[in-house]
This record gives sequence, C-alpha cells and structure tokens, in this order.
Amino acid sequence: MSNVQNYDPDCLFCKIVRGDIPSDKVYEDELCYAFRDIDPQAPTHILVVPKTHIASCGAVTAENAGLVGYIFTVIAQIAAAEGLDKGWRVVSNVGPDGGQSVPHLHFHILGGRCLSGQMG
Ligand code: DGP
Repeated sequence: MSNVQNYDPDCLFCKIVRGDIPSDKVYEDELCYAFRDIDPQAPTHILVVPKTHIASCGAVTAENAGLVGYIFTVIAQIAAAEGLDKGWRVVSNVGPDGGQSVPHLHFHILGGRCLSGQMG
C-alpha cells in the first residue's frame, strides 16, 4: 500500500495509488504512480498520477510545479521504456469541457500508433 498525501476517499485514483482498487502498474516511486488505462485509446495508454491529490492542471501552483516537472521526467522514462521510439503524445484533460472524468491530476501517455491529426 502506498501513502497518499491529501487522500480523498471519494477519489478513484487516490484509491488506485493506495492499492485499494487494483491496477496494472507500470511504474511507482515515492512521488508518482503509473498504470495502464482501463479503456486504452492506443496500443500503449498509460496514466501517470501524483501520489498527492491534486485536482487537475487547473490546480497547479508555484508550490507543486516542481512535482509536475518531475512527473514529466518520469513520463519520458516510461515512454522510452515502452519503446515508443517513433513518438507519443501526453495529454491532461481539465474539467468537464476538457473531458476530465477523474478529478485527480493525471497525464495520459498514448503511443504505438500514428496519432497525427487527432486533437479532440
Ligand atoms: P480523463 O477522462 O482524462 O479523466 O481520464 C480518465 C481515464 O481513466 C480514462 O481514460 C479511463 C481511465 N480509468 C477510469 N477508471 C479506471 C480504473 O478503474 N482503472 C484504470 N486503470 N483506468 C481507469
């Protein structure tokens, strides 16, 4: 079980990080957790989330920007480890109009097929 700061008992991804809900884990360290999306939109579709509960990119501040920057270093490592050498996409949806369905900051890593021309 992982420690989650700001644990929100109503948050699906807080429960996944804690291990209360099972997931197909790809990567974990003290700050973030990555797992395969349950409804993959590409051959590789991985979600990377901070272990602390942050609602979305809309809640990124000067205080947590370092964590977000660190997560991008992990995203690059995961993309390389997954062999996405022809390219990949990172997406973070914000709010209802942005298509966010789980209000815990997460970054989608999509790859393994050509994604060009699809932005929404
Ligand atoms: P978004 O729509 O941007 O908030 O993305 C949420 C993603 O989370 C969506 O692609 C499906 C995925 N998802 C939802 N529930 C679960 C779950 O229980 N397990 C896993 N692995 N992924 C989930």
